[in-house]
Amino acid sequence: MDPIKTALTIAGSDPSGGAGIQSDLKTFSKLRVYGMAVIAAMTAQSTLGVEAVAEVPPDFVEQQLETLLSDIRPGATKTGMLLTADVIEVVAITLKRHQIESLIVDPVMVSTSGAMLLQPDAVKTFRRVLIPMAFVLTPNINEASTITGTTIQTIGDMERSARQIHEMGARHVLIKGGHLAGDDATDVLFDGKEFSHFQSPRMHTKHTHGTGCVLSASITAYVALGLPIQKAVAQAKVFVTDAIRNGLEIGHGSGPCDPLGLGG
Ligand code: PXL
Repeated sequence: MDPIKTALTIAGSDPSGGAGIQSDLKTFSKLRVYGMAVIAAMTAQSTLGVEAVAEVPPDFVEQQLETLLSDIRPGATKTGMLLTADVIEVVAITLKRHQIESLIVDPVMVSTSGAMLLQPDAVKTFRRVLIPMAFVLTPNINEASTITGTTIQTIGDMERSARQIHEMGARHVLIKGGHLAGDDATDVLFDGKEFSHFQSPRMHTKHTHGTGCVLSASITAYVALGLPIQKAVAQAKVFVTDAIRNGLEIGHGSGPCDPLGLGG
């Protein structure tokens, strides 16, 4: 038997199970990658939205990560909701101390319901500290806009922004076009030389909670499984499209997309 592949998520807790740590672990498991998780922030939320967020003490985020990495070296690692500048700093320092590469950074900033998942004063730290460490950075249009300070309305704007973020130090930049108008959802990947476009038909469903998390977690799993980045992104796009198609009508608000396909 092949050796077990492993992946680590450093992210926020979503008790409703649709996004964050809970969703990342489902995605890793579905793709037969052994999942590990460091809880970097907490939320109180349901399908109706995020009611509150709470910090995990930065020292304790560091201790979770240090204890784990002293024992196990993940095949790939992702970051999600980190909430504060102090948490970003300790995560970066600890990952560097352990020379962790293959880092997929999902720049989670605001929930669909409008809650701040990254404090506004942490954006600068995020740009300075985490972007240069990213093997892949996966912003949506709004996040790419915040990172670059520009407006993004077209595929051309997405390409220009991807180039700009690459210049900030991310090795690969995948800008997700799901929030742009149009019949297709087009994502743009820039590797420093070339652009690749990944298209999927737009699906009309409100059960899309966790889509960004499933995309970045599936890229992480495919990288852990040894796929080159182009293939990892292409397969992750298919994986997240299936998860959206399998969206679940759970709760009284926007249900989750489902990486496990539990609905049959
Ligand atoms: O989908 C972004 C996201 C990431 N992480 C956590 C979240 C959310 C959205 O609500 O709660 C913990």
